[in-house]
Amino acid sequence: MKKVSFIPLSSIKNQWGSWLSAIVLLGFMSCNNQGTQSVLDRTYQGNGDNLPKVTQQMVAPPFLPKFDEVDKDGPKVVQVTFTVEEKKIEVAPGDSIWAFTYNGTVPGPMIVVHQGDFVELTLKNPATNTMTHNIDFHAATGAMGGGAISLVNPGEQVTFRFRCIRAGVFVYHCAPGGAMVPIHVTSGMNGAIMVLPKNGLRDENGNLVKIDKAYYIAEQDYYLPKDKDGKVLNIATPQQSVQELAESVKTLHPTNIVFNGHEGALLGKNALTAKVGDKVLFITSQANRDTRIHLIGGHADLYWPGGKFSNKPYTDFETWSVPGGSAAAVVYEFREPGTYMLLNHNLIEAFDYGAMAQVKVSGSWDSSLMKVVHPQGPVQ
Ligand SMILES: [Cu+2]
Repeated sequence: MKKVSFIPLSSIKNQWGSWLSAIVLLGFMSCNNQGTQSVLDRTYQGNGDNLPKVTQQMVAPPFLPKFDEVDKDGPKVVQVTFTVEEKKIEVAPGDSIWAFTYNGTVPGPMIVVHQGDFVELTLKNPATNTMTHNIDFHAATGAMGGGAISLVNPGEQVTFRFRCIRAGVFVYHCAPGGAMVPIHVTSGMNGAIMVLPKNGLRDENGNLVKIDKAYYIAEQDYYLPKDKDGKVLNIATPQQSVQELAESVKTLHPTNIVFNGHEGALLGKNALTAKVGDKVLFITSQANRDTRIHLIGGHADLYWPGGKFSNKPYTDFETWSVPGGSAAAVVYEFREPGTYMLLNHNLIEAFDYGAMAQVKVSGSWDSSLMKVVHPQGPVQ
């Protein structure tokens, strides 16, 4: 990664000379970008009206829609439909929340496009719902990421289009205003979009990384309202849920921290799978709260902090950060078979609150990486 020497903010504020240095430094940083893409793709200048349109079929996480890693056909309009579902889901055995969801899942489905494409989103809020919802795409530019133009009451729908000028993975979430913003986000209403560089993902040397599999894992913090005895309330309606959550979220103490919506969503029979030799892209997001993800017995061969592919990836990370409101991208090639744990390495949040997943990897053992010399036996 490039080295940048810091200029104290006070001296920048006080001296025009330092302002000049700052400008020169910024110029240096942009010229010295070691990434493999231009940062902003403004090659195409139109509003997308005359571009080809394709419909992307959404799939439930941890899976991603089918995509070409390297863009084949230039800028296009990728049409996506999200239908809001307010539904009661079990977060942990016996404990439920009125989840607010895009297409019925926590997190919502991942959208995959290439840099320069447009996303044309139709957001439907069926009349059977009770709340006003919208969507703020961190990948979009202006109008609160689309939040300002996408508010829909029950019985309404809206369609808007935004251009993906930056490559990377970005969170999207509901942001209906005021105190409703954290309540909707912590009721599950968030997901991510992946904007791939046109020429695919590049390793630290600029070479194409061929991805064999991709998974999307979102950590979700819940603040389930409890009665005075500490028992999670069984709430009858979404309206009552938001009233109770208005107080419980202020504790800042999640009652549950889980991957993909509920405890065990990616464990046991729901575990992710891979084969030895697979290069797996893990997209990990958190829409509200900082986390740190670790693959026990593995690493991040490549890690894009903040998930932004125009930067050169870091290598060899043991644990990677995901600041609240962002997504990180990691590629790992599995080299040994077995059941791996992918978890929040605040181990209390993993083992006691639920933030963990499994990856079952098939293949044959490579004793050049690890072998048992003497198995367990009596002390001699
Ligand atoms: Cu909402």
